[in-house]
Amino acid sequence: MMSTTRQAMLIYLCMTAVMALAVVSGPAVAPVAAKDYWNDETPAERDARMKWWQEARFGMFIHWGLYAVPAGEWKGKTNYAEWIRNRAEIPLKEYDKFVGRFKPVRFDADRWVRMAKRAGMKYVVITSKHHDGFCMWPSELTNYDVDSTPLKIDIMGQLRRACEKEGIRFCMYHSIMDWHHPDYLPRRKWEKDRPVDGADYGRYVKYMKGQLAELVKQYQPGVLWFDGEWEPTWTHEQGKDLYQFVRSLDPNIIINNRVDKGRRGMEGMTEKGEFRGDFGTPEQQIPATGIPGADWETCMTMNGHWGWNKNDKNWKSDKDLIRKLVDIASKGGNFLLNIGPKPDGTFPQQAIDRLEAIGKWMDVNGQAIYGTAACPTGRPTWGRITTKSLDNGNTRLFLHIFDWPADGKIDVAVANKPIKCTLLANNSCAIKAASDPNGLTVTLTGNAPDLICSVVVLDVVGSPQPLKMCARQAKDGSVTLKAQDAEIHNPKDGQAARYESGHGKDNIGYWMDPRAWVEWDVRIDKPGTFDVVAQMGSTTDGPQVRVVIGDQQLTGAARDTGSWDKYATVTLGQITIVKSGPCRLEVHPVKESWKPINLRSITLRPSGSNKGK
Ligand code: FHN
Repeated sequence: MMSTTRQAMLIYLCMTAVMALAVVSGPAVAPVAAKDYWNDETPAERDARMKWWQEARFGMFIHWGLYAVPAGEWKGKTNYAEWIRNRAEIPLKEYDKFVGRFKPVRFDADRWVRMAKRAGMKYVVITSKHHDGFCMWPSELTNYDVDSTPLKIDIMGQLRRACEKEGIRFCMYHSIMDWHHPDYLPRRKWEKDRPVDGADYGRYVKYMKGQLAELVKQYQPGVLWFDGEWEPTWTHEQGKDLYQFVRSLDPNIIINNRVDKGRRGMEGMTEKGEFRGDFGTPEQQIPATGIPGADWETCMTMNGHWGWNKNDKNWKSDKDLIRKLVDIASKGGNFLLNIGPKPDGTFPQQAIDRLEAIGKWMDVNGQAIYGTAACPTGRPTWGRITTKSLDNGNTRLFLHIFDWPADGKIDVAVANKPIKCTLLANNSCAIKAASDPNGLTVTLTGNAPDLICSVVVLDVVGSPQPLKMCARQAKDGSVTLKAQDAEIHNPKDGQAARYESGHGKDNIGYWMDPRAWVEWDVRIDKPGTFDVVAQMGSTTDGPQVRVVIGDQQLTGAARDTGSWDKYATVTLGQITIVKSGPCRLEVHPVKESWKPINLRSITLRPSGSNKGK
């Protein structure tokens, strides 16, 4: 009985032969043109193919391979992970000793998948081959695979079956860059012991396609998550060809944008043009706003490394991870949260604990994440909003409240008429929604059912009619305008200023161009004189900003804090607002003095109040 691998190889070879024949046979027998899976797919066909992935919203990334064995350490340095062979410049012969040491005696695919499911994750993306070239399945095309390890476990096969058992979609990561295969170019700069004579990149591509045929045929992944596409040997032409090749192996498979060359760095979205890929891949960051009409997925580590690093204690909190999931869903994206398993096949306990905590929250609030869409109103100051269209043409808004308001009121910037309003946690109706010129005000009573994120279900008539988001004064009359809520205006050319988040960042950064400026919509119910206080990070004294609100304006300077990521609270001056109602606050660089700064927030604080002194 021919193995499935051999079947896959046969398929690949036959396809290659047919394509070759089609070329040499000329017009005599015009081959049936293969469907162009990128250009010939109709919007309806694409929607059908992407539907499960768009509704899933939440998946588990797993980075596991030989690099787990050294656990991030090499010759006394401890900050490595899956890049260890390259960053620690480990010669191949040395690194390949890990093959004999890869003994995941406690690997339990069912347990892994149950933990993913427990967390509310709907799909798993695991590294079939990372940049080191080691194959986590028994490949017919190389011995550099699990069959050469002591336990010979078909990691991909076991995980695939476990996913099927639990109703979780099995997906795979696959690196185009390969530091092991003799035909892959370029070599690592420091590798003097691996001559390039005879290396044939085209032959490497055939090898990679042969392995992809194995993977798709044997494991039917829902997504092929390509990576390592950035080196110059990989071209746009090859990207288009690989997208077509993989889709021809399985027309329903979903492929990320790292198959081709159109990805805009870690920001992750795809450049305009013919670049292939079904979704964008922001890495370690979340787009500042929703990206209308785009499918995207933020991938993120739980601590500071993708692969296992036993010294990395920089674990994100449950609160941070749950709020990131909400933030991403509220912008219409998916969250691919990473685990780096240990060499024995277990998950780090810190990861297990976080999966459990997220799962508890998802038990109560999952319906506010799965199958939701971005809210067109943007980001309220009190939390986030996800939406679902109801069969009767109305809309269900899920109000994810991070900061339970002291005065019990939250604004929802929609002109829609409210129908009903309940707390998801206990279906209590101890809340009401009322319309006013600035949208809907929801009045909450009692305490927050969940201190991380409490969800209110607000049904409204019709489809969302967004209004401008307005920051409101707190009880003490102050109002803080956060970087994440700023509307950023950039010049058509030049470096764009942008919102940065993740790894302690929560600021407007890359503000190189003094023509860029930011603004917020503010609603002042209690006019008066306010201190204008800014949180700014700067590497020099002196960059000036001009703050404009209505017909008032003032100028103030940033102080040298030693780093853009170190912030000082600077009182820029005082502004008097005489009229109540909505207004806009703008912050413009003063061109003559400008040097890039980071801006975290602007606060209007009633003058004479001692808050925040
Ligand atoms: O180099 C890889 C890295 O090891 C990791 O796999 C991430 C995950 O998206 N991708 C590349 C860095 O962008």
